Amino acid sequence: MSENKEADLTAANTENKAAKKKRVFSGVQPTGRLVLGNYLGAVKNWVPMQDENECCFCVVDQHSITVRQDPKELRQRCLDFLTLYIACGLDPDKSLIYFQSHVPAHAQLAWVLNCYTYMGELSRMTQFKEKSLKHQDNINAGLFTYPVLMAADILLYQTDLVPVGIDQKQHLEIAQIIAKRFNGAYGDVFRIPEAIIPKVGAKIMSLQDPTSKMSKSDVNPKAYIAVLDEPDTIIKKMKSAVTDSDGKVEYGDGKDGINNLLTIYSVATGESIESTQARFANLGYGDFKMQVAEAVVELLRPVREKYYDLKKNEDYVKSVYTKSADVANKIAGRTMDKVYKKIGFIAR
Ligand code: AQP
Repeated sequence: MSENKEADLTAANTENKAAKKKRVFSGVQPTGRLVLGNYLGAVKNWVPMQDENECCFCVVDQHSITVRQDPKELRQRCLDFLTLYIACGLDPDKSLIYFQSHVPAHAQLAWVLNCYTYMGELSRMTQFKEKSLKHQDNINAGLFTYPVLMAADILLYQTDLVPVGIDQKQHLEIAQIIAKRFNGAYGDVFRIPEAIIPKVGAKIMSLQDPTSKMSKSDVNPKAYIAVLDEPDTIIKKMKSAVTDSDGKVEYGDGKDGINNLLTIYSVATGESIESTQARFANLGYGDFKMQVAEAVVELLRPVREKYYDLKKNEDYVKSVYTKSADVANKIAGRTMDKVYKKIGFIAR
């Protein structure tokens, strides 16, 4: 990012209202390999937002340690995620692309907001309940207060729009509640963010259990397609996708597997589900799965190619996240100054 762009973005923090540009924030936690669900439900939708808005895209590494991570693997994954963000089409000349842990204000604001969030509210969070069941040996306080850190991520940048999959809707709602509560006590400190959830593809399901969400931390790699999977692997995984015994390529009740594949095809190609369904109505499941697999291979091919190109230029990737974090720190610092002043801390 050029010096001028940096100056533009910093100034824009206070003036983005006047410039009528909206601020966008979103992120993915590096808890596994970036998967088709994350891509279709979130990252792919970030790309077109860059032209009209001021965007902050973060690899939310601090969130990932709510579940135990191997340090060496985590370090590699963080870099891979950031590189993949660029490979997916995020443009360092338009957006800030950085690591959450490089902006200490995320954790600072999270502490403040913890004091404005109730235990009862956090105990109702679906993700906390699900992850507590999955990791019964490690139900840590960070897992419980995850939504508060997420609220801090968003509110820190005076965010207007948060493009996410449907599973994050509840977390967005609590971020709004916390922001309104804080504003109610101290005046207009935070902008109230709005979730942007895609109409189709907001919840891509597991290929092995189509009643559950496709997740990057799934222990069964056949359950997901990783964005960097090779074409052969994508085809194999798609062929082994669980469907039903009814044999009809139709969207409907009790057809979770087929519904999921129709959705994936529709989002991958831009063709509506109705028209996809009509076109494949006479195909057997084997042939239909091949069509879906090929659409996904073509969708992900340019991402994979760009990723391997970028891997050859680690200095460039480093310059992106370093410069972006410098700007993000400035924007975040302004909100933190305001917050500390409002709550009664002495200015340094
Ligand atoms: N299956 C999905 N379909 C559509 N969107 C999805 N997202 C996640 N899974 C799907 C969206 O991807 C973004 C990043 O998610 P996250 O990393 O913050 O955590 P998550 O929602 O818990 O995603 P995972 O893949 O299921 O991670 P793990 O396995 O670590 O729990 C979000 O916008 C999310 O909505």
